[in-house]
Amino acid sequence: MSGPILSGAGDMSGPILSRAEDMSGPIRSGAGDMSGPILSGAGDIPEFTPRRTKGDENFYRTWDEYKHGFGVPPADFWLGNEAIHQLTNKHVYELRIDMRIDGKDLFAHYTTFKIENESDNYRLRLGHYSGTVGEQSESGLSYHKDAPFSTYDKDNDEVSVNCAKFRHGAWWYKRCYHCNLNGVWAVKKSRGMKWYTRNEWGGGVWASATEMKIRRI
Ligand SMILES: [Ca+2]
Repeated sequence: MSGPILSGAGDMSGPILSRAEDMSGPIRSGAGDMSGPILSGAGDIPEFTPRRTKGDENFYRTWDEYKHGFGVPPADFWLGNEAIHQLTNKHVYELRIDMRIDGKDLFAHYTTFKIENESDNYRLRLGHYSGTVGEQSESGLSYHKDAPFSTYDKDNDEVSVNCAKFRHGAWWYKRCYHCNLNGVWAVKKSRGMKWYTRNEWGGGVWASATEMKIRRI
């Protein structure tokens, strides 16, 4: 997992933090900028073709597994919180999350992205949102700004329940989430890969595929 994943330069075909799911169609050519659709840019890192057709990688994992990463590209994977921390603290990165929602390719872009070190529980630092998926200031991933990461065996959230267990994922949970992209594959329930576009509980949409891509700026 060391070489290509950590080569931060280039377009958004660069480091991908997590999974591409249910991607049986052809890979589209990358425009090389942030506006490309999901799966844009196999481009300069072809071994990074983010694709998943089986949906068989398990994302309900422990703190240590999220720390070190799991899965092997081009299958679903999580890069590893330690590697993400090292990478995003060395330089400044922006983040783009591509999602397939009801057959549409939508995205959320954040001007900056980094996570703190393990002693700070890989706390999320995030810039400003723009994109097509829809997000108000306290919804989507922005809701999770400055929150520590939680797994089912390390509860750092803000409520008495164990959010990671309750929502069957691992994330920067607060009370618990406005997005849950490491939730259960292909389930349109609160444990699924859900994204709230508005600052209110209830509603929300489900992603059938996600990619988190970072680019050095
Ligand atoms: Ca808790």
